[in-house]
Amino acid sequence: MSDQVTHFIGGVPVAEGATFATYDPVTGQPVRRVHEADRAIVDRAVAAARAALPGWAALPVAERAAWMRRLADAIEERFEELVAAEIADTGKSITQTRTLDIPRGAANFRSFAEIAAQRPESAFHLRDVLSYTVRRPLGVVAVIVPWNLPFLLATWKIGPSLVAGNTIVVKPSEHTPGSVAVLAEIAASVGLPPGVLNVVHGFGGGSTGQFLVEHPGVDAVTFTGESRTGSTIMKSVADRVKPVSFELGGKNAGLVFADADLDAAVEGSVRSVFTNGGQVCLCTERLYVERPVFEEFTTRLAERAGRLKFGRPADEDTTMMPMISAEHRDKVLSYYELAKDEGAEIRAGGGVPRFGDDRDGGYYVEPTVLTGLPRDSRVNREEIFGPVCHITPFDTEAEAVELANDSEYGLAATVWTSSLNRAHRVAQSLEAGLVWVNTWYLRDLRTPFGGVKLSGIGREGGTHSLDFYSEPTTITIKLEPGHD
Ligand code: NAD
Ligand code: 6OD
Repeated sequence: MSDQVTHFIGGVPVAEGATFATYDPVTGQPVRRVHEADRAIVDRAVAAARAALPGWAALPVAERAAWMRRLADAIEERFEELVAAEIADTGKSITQTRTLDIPRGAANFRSFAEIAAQRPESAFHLRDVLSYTVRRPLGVVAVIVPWNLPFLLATWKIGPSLVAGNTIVVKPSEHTPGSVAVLAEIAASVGLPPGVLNVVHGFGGGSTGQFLVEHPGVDAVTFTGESRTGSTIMKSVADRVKPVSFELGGKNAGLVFADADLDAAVEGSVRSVFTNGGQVCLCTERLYVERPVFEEFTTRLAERAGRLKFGRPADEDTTMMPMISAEHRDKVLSYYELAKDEGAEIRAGGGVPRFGDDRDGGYYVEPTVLTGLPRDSRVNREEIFGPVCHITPFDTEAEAVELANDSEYGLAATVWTSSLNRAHRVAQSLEAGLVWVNTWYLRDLRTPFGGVKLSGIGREGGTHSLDFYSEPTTITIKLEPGHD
């Protein structure tokens, strides 16, 4: 792993621009230096993407799909290098990185290759009129992604945007540039035409991210990150009416009914609250539990939270990772303090673990379970994005649905029940883009993924991604039977 991260423009590394440091979340020590793209470097990346556009867009989709499969193969060949890069930036456990983050990168390319190559076109034929649709790429797309699942989320957008015929400029998070930098090397090594995939590094507002989305040579923006950032980006592209696809924040509810398999509900909630240190947009931060099982569920979840293991990333049984940065750790801890001020009962955690070794310089917080807060408390309303949930009892199904929907966000929800009828009834009443029943974060990449309310605009996944990353042109032909 190189200790310097460079941009990748027109098929070659570009080591220009001031540099900034990234830090190991496990120890707080600097890891490497990253070049920051100023306006001139962003200009060059957009120009490279634009120059590559005609050739790439003109390829038959089967050829672009073949490139996606080559990228997937190369990801698998350099698997351990990608795992190491992801861990260095995030402090994730090796187990999660090997089973989720990096394999999903390869799966994203393969899956969109298949979906695009097999996509049928529709045509309508009415006597002497034939109408059909052709799709053309949007052009140069800016891909802006966050730090929580850096490789998974970047490839989730890179795969479909490329296979649809766009050329792209990717800006990874300033905290996690490493794995996408390796992907750029992979693109060069498999011979992807120069300029099709460009990567620039830097910060967001007032830096690379803003320069990129505002650039007149960028035709569309696909963004994953905070709702507030989505709103800022929307304003900055409003004058040019650029298409946007936004996957934003969440304050996701989990509903546990008394008829649920409680073992499954507890274990499932351990996953849905604490996976990736609670730093997944889909993580549950609000749990609503039917009163007869409230105390048992809460006690068991709190006990399981206390047993999560703060190992090092290389330990295969590590189940609790650090927060991404000192700033984010402080934000999460400020909510722990706020919960106390708002009158919460702390059923687990609530503080900072002490190790007596170099991890004391890292960004760890304790997994935390809270009860006793009113629904309008800030802890119950604002996205914290850490390993923490608040549990509220409920008495009726209607009350549970009403509580779950009482949020500005609408990304995901989880329902735990043994009644299929209830599951279906409740799931379709929830104001969320994604509802899991008796499971969490089980993915079929063909399904629409995204949120309502402050949680996003549009859907990606399967043909929904291909719809966003291309524009239809409807062609209507007046046929004159008997003529050439
Ligand atoms: P963030 O919004 O701070 O940053 C995301 C990316 O946007 C980074 O690359 C950042 O540099 C860039 N950025 C920031 N300001 C910008 C600007 N003005 N113009 C252009 N780019 C800008 O988010 P984060 O802290 O990296 O990630 C955590 C957030 O992301 C949480 O809110 C989480 O819920 C959300 N998220 C949502 C999903 C989803 O699928 N809905 C997935 C992952 C994360
Ligand atoms: O699994 C996915 O495709 C996806 N977009 C996950 C988003 C997770 C948010 O942190």
